[in-house]
Amino acid sequence: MRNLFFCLLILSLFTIPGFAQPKEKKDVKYGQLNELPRQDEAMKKWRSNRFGQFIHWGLYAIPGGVWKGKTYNYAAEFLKSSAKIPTSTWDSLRFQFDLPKYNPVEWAAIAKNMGVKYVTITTKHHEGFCMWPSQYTDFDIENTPYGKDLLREFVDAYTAAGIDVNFYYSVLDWHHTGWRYDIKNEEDRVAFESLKEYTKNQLVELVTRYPEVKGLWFDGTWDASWKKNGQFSYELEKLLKEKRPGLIVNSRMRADEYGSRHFDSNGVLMGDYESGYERRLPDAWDTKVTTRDWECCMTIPENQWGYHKDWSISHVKTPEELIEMMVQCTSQNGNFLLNFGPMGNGDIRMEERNIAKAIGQWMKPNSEAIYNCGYAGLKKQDWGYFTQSPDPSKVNMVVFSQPISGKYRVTLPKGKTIKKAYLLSSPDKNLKIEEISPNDYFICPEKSINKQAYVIVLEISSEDSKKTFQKALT
Ligand code: FHN
Repeated sequence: MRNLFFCLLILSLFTIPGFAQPKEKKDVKYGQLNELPRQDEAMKKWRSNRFGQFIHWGLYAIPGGVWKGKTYNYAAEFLKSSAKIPTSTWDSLRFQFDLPKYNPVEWAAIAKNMGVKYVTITTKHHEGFCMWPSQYTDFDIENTPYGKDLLREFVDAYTAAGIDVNFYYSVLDWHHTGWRYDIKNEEDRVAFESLKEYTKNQLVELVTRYPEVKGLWFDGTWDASWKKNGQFSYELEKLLKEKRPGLIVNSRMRADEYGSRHFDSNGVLMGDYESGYERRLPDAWDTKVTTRDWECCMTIPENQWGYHKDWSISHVKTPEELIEMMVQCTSQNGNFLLNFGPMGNGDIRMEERNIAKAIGQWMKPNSEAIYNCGYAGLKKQDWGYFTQSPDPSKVNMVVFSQPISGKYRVTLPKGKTIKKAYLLSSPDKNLKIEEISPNDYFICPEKSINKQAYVIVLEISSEDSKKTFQKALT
């Protein structure tokens, strides 16, 4: 009787929707385009870059979050919507876009000194204004007092500085008459077809006109209209990769034919890397993310991407906070994309210049623990983060919290031993290593008071020392 009761209970659990039932695998035709993780040179380079600069720049930089004397605290690039500004009024901001202070060579120098290896710039944000002279619209840089191809100057300057350039492109478009949030009738369908055509033409134009571009960063793809066009986004990804071999595309671009975004209906990642981490990081102990490529994009104030005149309205992250986020990303095989919002006159605000400088000062002596580094396969400890160096026998400890005891716990997997530990800043001086039990150690630096995060390098010997994160990603 009791057995029968349990059998019935188990059976009933399986019939409750969503409870313990094996999920039915869907037949997905327009899901992942190419096998992941990609192992071609372009993707390896993307992965090794680790730290990038995001740039949100458009007409929204002119009002900077203030309209008719009123400050709107919501994201400055959304001012048109927050202040309910009619499209024609907003669009006429282009007649003020004269950029007397725009100096892309200086921008690139600031970025290089900060230590970024790639940049992603908005070519068109939700407002629809195009930062390049597009043959498909007049709502572009050509029709402003500035008049020149701002994007070409940008690409040239950053490329000359050795920084890979990517383009952000918003599919959501408040200017284009074909944009729809949803497709509910034939009129919507026809209208949205024109938006799709426009999107395709512009993207082909971008990758052709600027062949240096390494990747496309899609945004504004969360609405039902785009989600109902999974086949289109699949074919678009294919077309763009044919036009520009090696092109890297973020997961936001994609929906499958059932409307699943980022990951298809069977949980398979689409695009080339996951781009869902916006203004948030994965849990620092999460090892699932380490099996795929991903990127976190981050603002300096709480939620401002475009230039906002008043940063006092929210917490402004310190260089130390931002450095820690970047290190955390590296430790979990992710990239960190830090946003800047240049001003309407083309200048870069002083707060951002200072932050860039401070991060750069940290990067100079410590970047060995960032570039080309990744998940070390070790359990995170309270003092900070491990990053795996490209040299399989070296692991970095990036210390953010110094234990009162001055001793740093390190637990290695079986079969691995620490040969040597030293500060990245003084490789010739070995640190004391105390073995607590096999594979369990304390690293004891003499001087434990440091004002900034710093790096201890561990040299590890093991039979399987070739097992680096890159291997784990194959
Ligand atoms: O609405 C945009 C926002 O302005 C910004 O561009 C960010 C960057 O990831 N993306 C959207 C919000 O997800």
